[in-house]
Amino acid sequence: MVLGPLADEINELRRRKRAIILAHNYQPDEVQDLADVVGDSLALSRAAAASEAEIIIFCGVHFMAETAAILSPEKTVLLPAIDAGCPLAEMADPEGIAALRAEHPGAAVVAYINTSAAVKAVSDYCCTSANALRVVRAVPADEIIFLPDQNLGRYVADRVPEKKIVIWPGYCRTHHRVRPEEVARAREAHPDAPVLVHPECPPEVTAQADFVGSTGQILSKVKSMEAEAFIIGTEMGILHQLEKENPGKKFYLLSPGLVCPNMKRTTPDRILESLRTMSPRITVEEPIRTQARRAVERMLAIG
Ligand code: CIZ
Repeated sequence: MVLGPLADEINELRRRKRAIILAHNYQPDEVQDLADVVGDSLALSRAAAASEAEIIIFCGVHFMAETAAILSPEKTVLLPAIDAGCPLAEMADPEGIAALRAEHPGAAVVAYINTSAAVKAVSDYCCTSANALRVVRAVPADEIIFLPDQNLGRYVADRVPEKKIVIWPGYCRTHHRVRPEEVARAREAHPDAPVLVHPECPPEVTAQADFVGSTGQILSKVKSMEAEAFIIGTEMGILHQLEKENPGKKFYLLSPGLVCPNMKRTTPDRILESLRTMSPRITVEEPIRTQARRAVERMLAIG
């Protein structure tokens, strides 16, 4: 997509204000093409922390910009799409965690990165879909309260049977609606294409896949495979990076429902407006920020 003068204006302001534009793998193609870095939420927060830029334009949803602000409080983190929430993140709250802790004394709380800063602040560890198995195995507790995604929780529980996993009943609206019949249908339409899906999909879907992983893991896996065509079971924005990184290969979306409306709220116009007005800014108040950072840093120490 050619953005012409709009892209020129964004580039001029980005250069003059020494800002960096970060875009999640699920963002619209034209937003990904404007970004300095495209990746998953953790890679982007790490890029924000490592960058010399003082202004971060975070193209994603609210909890992602919050994670960048947790790690880099000295920077100005702007979220062009201030209305881009994450219904999954909104399904968990500190009160619910306190109630579960009372029922399961001795259990450790592992919070998926798709949570608010307030929830991270009362959790022991954070994790992403890329390192959830590693984090849960490394936590020094036999019982784990895992939140908020039930499908990722189930995926972890099945692979770490030595621990008792108490699973929070949240779900990602976009991934949770993929149906097992869609896998069968996609395989029939593209018999030679392997099926790669995200662990936020229901267990009946992940059970049929050839590979289950985070967006970053799907991108790496595809590069290592010989196939010419792939069926992809995660949010459609990932197809743009897959196509860019693998010219000549074909990618088919597993289900037409794999579109996150919140991820599509960022537009080049909103990025330009953020650069012009230095808003909307995302900050995390103390002591929540320091408490949330502890869970994120424990995850980073595990890797
Ligand atoms: O960690 C992320 O950014 C999310 C939400 C998904 C993924 O697999 O990248």
